[in-house]
Amino acid sequence: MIREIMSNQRTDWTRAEIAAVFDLPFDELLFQAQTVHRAHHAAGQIQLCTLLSIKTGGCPEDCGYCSQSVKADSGVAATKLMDVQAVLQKAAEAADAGSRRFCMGAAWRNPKDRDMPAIVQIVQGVRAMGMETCMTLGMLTPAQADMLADAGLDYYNHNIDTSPERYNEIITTRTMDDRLDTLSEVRRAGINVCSGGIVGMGETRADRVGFIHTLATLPQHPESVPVNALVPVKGTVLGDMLADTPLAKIDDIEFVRTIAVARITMPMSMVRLSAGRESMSEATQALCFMAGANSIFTGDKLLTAANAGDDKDAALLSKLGLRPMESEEPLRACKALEAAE
Ligand code: SAM
Ligand code: DTB
Ligand code: SF4
Repeated sequence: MIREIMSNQRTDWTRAEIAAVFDLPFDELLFQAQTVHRAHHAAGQIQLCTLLSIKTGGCPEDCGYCSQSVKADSGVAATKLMDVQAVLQKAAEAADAGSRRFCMGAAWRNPKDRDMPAIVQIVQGVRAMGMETCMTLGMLTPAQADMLADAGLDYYNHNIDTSPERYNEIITTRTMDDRLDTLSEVRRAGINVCSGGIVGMGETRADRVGFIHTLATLPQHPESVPVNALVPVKGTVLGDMLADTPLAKIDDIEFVRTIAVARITMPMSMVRLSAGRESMSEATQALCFMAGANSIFTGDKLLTAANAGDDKDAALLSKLGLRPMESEEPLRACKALEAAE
């Protein structure tokens, strides 16, 4: 049902139209974003998600932002894939702590076929706990996408990260087209698509327009759009660049604008305020929620970087009167049906 509704979403946005949305006066932009948000999502509800690195570091890709690349001198130690039972233990703890979505990341260019049986057991085990599952494992073959779909994986995360023009300044070991190929395999296999990127990598407004344009003109919008603010990690190309030029840090209002434009152009998608909250003020996060973000990662760690932490988050949600979302699927379906009537 969700997929049928989402296929009705507008996918013919032009860059000029998206640029014009970015340019709206801030109060108008937030008003439009919140109006769109309320037509399709439950107001005041935020999905709480937990992130776990199931295989850390030693990645052969050269993504300029990432602490886990072998090219980075970040001090992140490389590990093997975690044992299935250890992952399921972490998932059970997350479920007990109220998390509704468990996202697992592996620092791979792509999974090897020998890794797949353990990955399948993990997906099945986490799903059996009643949590939504998301995995990000790098590029997939068609057969691997089918295995994940058969295991019951709910979402596959694979970010386009930035505009097509900027892509090869950030990553040289793969192309944007490689990324889009995996996304289309994920879609074909019937797994929900999670794809977004990073803001604050020294890109221009035009790059942010190109980034949103690429997502909003896919044959079907991603059901999930994570918007990360760069976490500048020492020893990575971008972390070091930003340390030398502090003024390059993304302006808070521009970050909120990006969230709002994602919400307006992809009305049905979950917009996830992902990495970077640790260094964001409460006021900026509140504006992101006003702009239509409805998901955060909780806990004190992302994959390798620090996160805001449960106590801070509980205090923020309480201060803002926001409630944890129980389940997003029925909510989105109901709202979309109401809107269609
Ligand atoms: N290796 C897999 C891949 O790249 O698809 C999965 C893991 S990777 C760490 C997942 C995403 O995290 C990246 O695509 C990027 O958007 C985001 N990310 C990584 N490092 C980040 C950082 N320092 N700041 C913000 N986002 C980051
Ligand atoms: C996404 O877009 N953000 C999450 C998730 N997908 C896997 C990852 C954020 C990673 C932040 C940096 C780190 O912890 O190393
Ligand atoms: Fe590897 Fe993913 Fe990090 Fe790129 S973002 S270096 S692919 S773990």
